[in-house]
Amino acid sequence: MAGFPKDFFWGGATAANQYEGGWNEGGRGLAATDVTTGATKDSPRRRTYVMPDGTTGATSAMGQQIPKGAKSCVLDGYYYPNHKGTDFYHHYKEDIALFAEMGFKMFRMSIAWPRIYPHANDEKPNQEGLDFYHKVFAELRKYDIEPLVTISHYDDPLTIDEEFGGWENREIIDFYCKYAETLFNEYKDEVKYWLTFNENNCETMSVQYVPNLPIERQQSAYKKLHNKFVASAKVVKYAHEHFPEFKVGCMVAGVFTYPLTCDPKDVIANMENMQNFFYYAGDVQARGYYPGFAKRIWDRVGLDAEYFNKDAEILREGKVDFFTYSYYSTSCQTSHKGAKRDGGGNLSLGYYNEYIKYSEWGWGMDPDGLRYSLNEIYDRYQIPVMVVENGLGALDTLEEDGSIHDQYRIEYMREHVKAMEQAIDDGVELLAYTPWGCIDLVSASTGEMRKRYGMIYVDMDDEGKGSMDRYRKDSFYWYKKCIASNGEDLD
Ligand code: BGP
Repeated sequence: MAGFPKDFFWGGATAANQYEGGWNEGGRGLAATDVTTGATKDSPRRRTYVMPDGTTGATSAMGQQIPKGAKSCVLDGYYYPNHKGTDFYHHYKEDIALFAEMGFKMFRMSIAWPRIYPHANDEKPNQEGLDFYHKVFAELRKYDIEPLVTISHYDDPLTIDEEFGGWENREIIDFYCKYAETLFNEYKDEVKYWLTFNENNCETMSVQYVPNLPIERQQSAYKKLHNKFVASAKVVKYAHEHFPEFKVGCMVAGVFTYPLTCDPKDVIANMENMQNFFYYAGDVQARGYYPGFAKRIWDRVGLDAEYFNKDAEILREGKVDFFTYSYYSTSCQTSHKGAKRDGGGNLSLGYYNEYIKYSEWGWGMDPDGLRYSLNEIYDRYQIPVMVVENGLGALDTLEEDGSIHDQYRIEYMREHVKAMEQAIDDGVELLAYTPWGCIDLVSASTGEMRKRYGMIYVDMDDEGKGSMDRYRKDSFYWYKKCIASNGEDLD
């Protein structure tokens, strides 16, 4: 095998909402994640709110909405894990030094939109927020680590939903463009690689997740996603016109599935699922136009093609330079009644696959699926690809002597690194691997700390208690060796 290219970007990935903390410092505004409580894998995260008459409450953040007239807010008596994350805000120097020790060439992070424009529509950006990221980029530069910056990763300013009616309102496109243009101009000498939105295909996942979702909410999901496509395309176009040295990518949640059986009806069920939840978003952003099957989706939810086609020109002009996705797991699709939908994974419900193993959180672990998905993506889009999230969420034990023996994580990563090497051998132009939560951080789906992905352990529990000290796990040393040998030494 030819192996990894010599300029391959080995690294790690994080997001401000789950890692940065400092939620009420430095002039930062509130994000939706700041009013979302912690949970467990069996109970949903909740959004807390207050009614005009002062009564308060909490509703499932998964698929439900707060009552009409209510305002989302932070309430006493609830725990909000994203407030503190694992405190990159105050530990960035120490953390970046640890990333450098592992040999990182790239660090994926996101900028917290409410730290730059606290209310989304502010006239001027928040200088303290801008300064914070200058300090972070300077620190990365010190160690020759290339930043890969996600412009929006699950932390829209809260005002977008609460005051401006959410992404269905086209005004939000302008707010987003202003925010992104501010970042481009401010950090033009510090950042070259950008991602417009994290996993924007999540917008329509509720159609799959929430049983009997009312048709208006299904329509709304597709409209919001469309406006995000338009916002992304505008920003890509702006970058190409003003900063030709920039590379701007999309980021799609890698919800890959297989037919449960070779029944042709299962193959069709799987085809539709992949189209609906993955290729729909990938095609628009990488090819610059909606695929043919989009019409089937719009017809099903009762939306007129004109709603989408009016923006055809801007979508065409805003094609991304490279394709990125998250890859954790795969699951299966079937048309057979009675099959159990118990083979889920990241952001996907699916049927159980007896040929793969499952994690403690029930996510299917499938390194071959990584090779398969890389081939599918590269063959379809013919632009460079990055795997910008991957990893195993698991329970870790901090031993008395400060060691953490996470052999299970090493095994997971080893097999996925091998799969990437095979994909490169298949001809895929793979630029980067930034495994998720390279340092422990708050889980997006459950808000837990115990679901850890890191190669660096952070001493903090599900209630936010702990010293916040950082410890090197066994996987830290393994990954360091892997990077130093450019993916050759995987023992
Ligand atoms: C992805 C998100 C990340 C991250 C990851 C792991 O979908 O982009 O933000 O959290 O999934 O998921 P979880 O934290 O729920 O285990």
